[in-house]
Amino acid sequence: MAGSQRYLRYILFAFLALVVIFFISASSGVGPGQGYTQKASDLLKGQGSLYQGSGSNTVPAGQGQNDNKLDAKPPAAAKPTIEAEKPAVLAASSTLAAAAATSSAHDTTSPNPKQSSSSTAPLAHKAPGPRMNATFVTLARNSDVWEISRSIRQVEDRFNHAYNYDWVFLNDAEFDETFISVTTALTSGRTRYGKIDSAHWGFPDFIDQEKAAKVREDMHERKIIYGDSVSYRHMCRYESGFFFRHELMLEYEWYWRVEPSIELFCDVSYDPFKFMAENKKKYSFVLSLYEYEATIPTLWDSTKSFMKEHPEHIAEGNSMQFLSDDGGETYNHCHFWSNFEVGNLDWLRSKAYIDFFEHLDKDGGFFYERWGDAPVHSIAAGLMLKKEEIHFFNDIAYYHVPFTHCPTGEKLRLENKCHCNPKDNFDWNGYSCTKRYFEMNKIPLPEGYEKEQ
Ligand SMILES: Nc1nc2c(ncn2[C@@H]2O[C@H](COP(=O)(O)OP(=O)(O)O)[C@@H](O)[C@H]2O)c(=O)[nH]1
Ligand SMILES: [Mg+2]
Repeated sequence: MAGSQRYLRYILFAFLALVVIFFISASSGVGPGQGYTQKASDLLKGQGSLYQGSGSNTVPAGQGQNDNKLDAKPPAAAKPTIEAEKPAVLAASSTLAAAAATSSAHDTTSPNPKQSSSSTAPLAHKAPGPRMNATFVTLARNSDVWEISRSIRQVEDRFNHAYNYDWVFLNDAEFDETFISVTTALTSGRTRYGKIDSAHWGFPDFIDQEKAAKVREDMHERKIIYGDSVSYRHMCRYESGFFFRHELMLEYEWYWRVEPSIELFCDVSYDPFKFMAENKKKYSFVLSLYEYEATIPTLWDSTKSFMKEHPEHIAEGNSMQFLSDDGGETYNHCHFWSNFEVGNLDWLRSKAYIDFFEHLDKDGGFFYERWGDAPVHSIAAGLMLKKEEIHFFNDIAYYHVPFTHCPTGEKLRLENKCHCNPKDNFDWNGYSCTKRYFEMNKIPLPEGYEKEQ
């Protein structure tokens, strides 16, 4: 009797062992390459949701969709009505979603879009209609490659995948292979790389080197940001007076400046270049603020002597009210932040602008002080353009350390799929000059601005 009980126990153990082996092999066969092993209960859950036809949103992307046995009803079948209701501007993302859903229904691995690897273009929705004669432009060092990559990715995802505008990169040194290959891979339009002429990046001969060196030392001691930097000064002077005259830029009429490590928080579902042209705009901004006074003590003096010398360049109906609180006697330090700009290159190449730049340059403040290209562009636009020619892009949501422009108005933010926090918006902060722009143009402040202050 004891002997037959022992046999019974052996048989029971053997049976249990078989059951365990069966479960292990069944669960490990579900998700090759998924990096984890699903439990049998998870499997059943996945099966249930698919059989119920409750749509792919019940199954996390790339999970539980790989076993052919589960494909009784492809998840794509549950989606079309939602996609059909989407407005035209969402077409690009709908196309992506459809591609992912179709491939996930048939593939045995996680769903990769079927496209060539180096470009976002084949999946992208192309905006119809003609393009403007326009380009993105970035001044950068080779060492900026990863920071500018982040910016490019955002600009492409939010806008340029549908428009494929060119991108011009400028550098005072030769771009290296990594910079070129990485940025080319990320952009949907043509990329072009230019080396800056040494005549445009350096000290003009009339600059007193000793005086300039003393200024840098002094600014260093006073802890003024970039106060001791020579290259920063070359950069500011280049952006003020030369980038639009680079031979690659001569072909274009419009530019959109992009710096490293910026963010775009909303879809831009129309062409800002076209908008500028159709609405007779020449210059634009998203953020404005007060300049650090210690960097520009005599910039306004230089501006005033220019105005005296060249009254013919000063526009009627200009934005003096934005720049000065006393009719032009003193500068209030308001400027448009030029790390974002969409603007007209022909205006920058005009005699008026070049005369202004050359006048400032001769006074030496790029080196004897630390004049930035932001106040230079802003004063030029403020005095030499009609105020209606300067546009505020409320709908282009933007970040450059440390400020955010997050559009005022929830409807706008939702329509454009914005992911910025309205509380971070700088526009209605006391250090912003944007309210002045609204007041000068007699534009009512956007609805709800008080709540977002
Ligand atoms: N080629 C080159 N680009 C520079 C140099 N210094 C700054 N830049 C670029 O000029 C722009 C402004 O410089 P950034 O460091 O962002 O200045 P900030 O935004 O004022 O802090 C960025 O696009 C930089 O990549 C330089 O020495 N050489
Ligand atoms: Mg910057």
